[in-house]
Amino acid sequence: MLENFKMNNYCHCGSGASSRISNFVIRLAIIYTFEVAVAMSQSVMMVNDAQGGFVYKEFQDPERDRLLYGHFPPNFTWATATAAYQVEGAWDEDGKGPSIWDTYSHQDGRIYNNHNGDVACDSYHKINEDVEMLKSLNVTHYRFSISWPRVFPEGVPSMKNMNEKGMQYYQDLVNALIAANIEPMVTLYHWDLPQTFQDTGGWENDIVAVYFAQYADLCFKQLGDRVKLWITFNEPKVVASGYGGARKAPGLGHQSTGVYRVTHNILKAHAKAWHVYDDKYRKNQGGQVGITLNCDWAIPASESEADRDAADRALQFGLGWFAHPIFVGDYPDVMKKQVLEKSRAQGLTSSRLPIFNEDEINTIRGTADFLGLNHYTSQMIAHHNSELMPSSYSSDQDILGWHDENWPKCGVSWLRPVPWGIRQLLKWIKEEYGDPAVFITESGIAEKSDVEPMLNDTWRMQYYTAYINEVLKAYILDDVDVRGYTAWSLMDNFEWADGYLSRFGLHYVDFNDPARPRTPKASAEIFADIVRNNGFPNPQILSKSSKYLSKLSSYLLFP
Ligand code: GBH
Repeated sequence: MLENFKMNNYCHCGSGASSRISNFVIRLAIIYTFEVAVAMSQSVMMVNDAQGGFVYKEFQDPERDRLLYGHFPPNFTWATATAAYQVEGAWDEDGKGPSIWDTYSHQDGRIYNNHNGDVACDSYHKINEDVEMLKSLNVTHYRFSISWPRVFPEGVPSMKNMNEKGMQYYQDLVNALIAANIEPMVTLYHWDLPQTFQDTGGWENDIVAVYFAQYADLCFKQLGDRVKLWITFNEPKVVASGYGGARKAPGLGHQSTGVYRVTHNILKAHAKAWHVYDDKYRKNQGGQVGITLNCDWAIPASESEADRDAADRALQFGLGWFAHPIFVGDYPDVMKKQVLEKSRAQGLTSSRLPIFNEDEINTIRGTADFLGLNHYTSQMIAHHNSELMPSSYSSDQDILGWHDENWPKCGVSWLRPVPWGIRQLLKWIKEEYGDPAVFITESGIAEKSDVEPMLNDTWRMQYYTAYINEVLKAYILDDVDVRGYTAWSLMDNFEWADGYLSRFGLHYVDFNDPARPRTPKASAEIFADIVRNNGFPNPQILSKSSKYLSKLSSYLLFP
């Protein structure tokens, strides 16, 4: 096995730049340290088999699913994430303006049991509690988002229009994090558009891209001396779905052309914000600006060419929609072709997918210092000739997606753990987009409960162990440039249309108690231990007192 590690690394060494070579040296050093440690441990058995058992009874392919022992690079980013509307509460306090999520969740029947984010986890008043939780998890970073209407209640950003009290919350949070030796990773837009902009079309109106760049500019100016990792948008695909048919704000049902107009403008907004940073702040602040995209891994339902093409289309429509313009230039060919052909057959004279001119293609290309990836699950994908009408982003793809019935279930129906999918997706990204730096910016699993706390969350211990281990394989065995892993979420929070019913937290939050107490679930300890170990030390060479060892063996299957 160790021989294989070396072979793997040698094979990839020819490819490139000096950063790759230093990466390579770090890896060799890790492997070397590992070998020495193993030799010293006198457990000869492990020298030839540096792998452990299986996490899921459903996944026991010996080549694919065995745990790999090893470590991430020394500067690996470990984080948990939240988003403003999901945790802050204080929805109209201290001069905050309404967002489209305030409007949407206050409409009757939109959200499970008419829940809303008015109070949420009350994080606006609980900086200390939140930082204490982060400390207990040993994380190096905290990913949170800024509420645009909290800092610019009218939407339009200028120093004159800035809501000082709102901005002070983020100043205080950033300072508290840094005092605790935790670095902020800040998302500028996690779905809560100022309502004032929605009144004139929201993201369907391209003026919002200009305002977004001004908003980003002022956030860089206010916080960029301390914030070194910026994410412009969280999941533009899901932002668009709120203009299409999904249960998301603003809830418009414009799934034929609206979703494409929205994302066209978001791509422009993202690029403008990146250029603002590049032109005005990069030299002095020295940070990085990326974008976060969500995508499931797509598994061809059969070996047929039609199904393999369909799985590729799922990835091109799912990730390539944004990643291709940013990392390669323009929309993916297959997307342009599909939407144009469908549009013509629907009697339109031009494609429902807007066209970028040369200038726009060049302005958008190259505008990500890293790719943020939100990944939760995988899907089986087959070719399917969709009905011509009604037209939608979904039917434009001519695919059918589903979960294999043998995959384990969890509290939400769209998510089934398929740990090896994250490794496959990371490999695909590396090949498709020229080996970009990737931060996993979200990954996690949910239980459903609004009655009793479910604190012994073995499903989450399994999920994080298996998924993080697959990321380790991508790093060690596939040489993917993966820089960090972020657990969604730090704590249970407002899970959009599911309200407080679906819980993704490492900490349980009691939403019936006005004090919103946070309690660690069992998985918090396991996650903290993986973080502290920076990966998965071989149990044979680990001190017997490790919590990690005793916990692992309590739920892993060792054949
Ligand atoms: C993330 O989206 C979000 O960034 C985060 O805010 C959220 O809390 C977290 O996931 C957990 O959901 O209900 O069948 O219509 C992940 C991508 C896209 C997955 C929308 C769920 C809805 C499927 N999400 N999708 S369905």
